[in-house]
Amino acid sequence: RLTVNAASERSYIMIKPDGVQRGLVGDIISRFERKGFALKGLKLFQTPQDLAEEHYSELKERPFFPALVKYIVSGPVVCMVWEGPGVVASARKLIGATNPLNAEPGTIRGDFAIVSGRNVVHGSDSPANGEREIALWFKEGELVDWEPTVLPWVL
Ligand code: 3AN
Repeated sequence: RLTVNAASERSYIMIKPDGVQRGLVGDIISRFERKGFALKGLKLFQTPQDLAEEHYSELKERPFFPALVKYIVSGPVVCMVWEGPGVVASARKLIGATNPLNAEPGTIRGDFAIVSGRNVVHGSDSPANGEREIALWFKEGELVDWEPTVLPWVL
């Protein structure tokens, strides 16, 4: 086996209700797979109100907070944990800017979205927040401890 840089970091990535409704799930998952990150958790999930409020608790004073929570609980989301070196920052590059009009073409938001209130996907903004969000959205036993056998060709 070649040397593997196992320095692992995890990010919580979520396809929001608009991404699910618009049939973008496969395309979005593909982008993280092709990049080489490892999928450690995945589920379709109907978000309860209190979890949406907790997830976005840092934004609760913002004027768009009620609309944001309403949007997140409006339909199923796809919850994911992706792992790999630098995955948090890299995922945010793949996702693109919060305001999709500022997101570069080639990013998820740059390709698929127009407004911040329907920006298709969420990605953790720091490794610490990644761990906080993974603990919030996944229960013990829902994550799978595995390493893709392709890893020596990626890392
Ligand atoms: P990001 O998701 O790019 O990290 P944050 O953390 O600033 O952006 O905002 C969290 C979420 O709040 C965004 N993904 C978006 O759904 C929503 N949001 C942010 N800014 C606005 C805004 N000006 N109007 C409506 N929704 C917003």
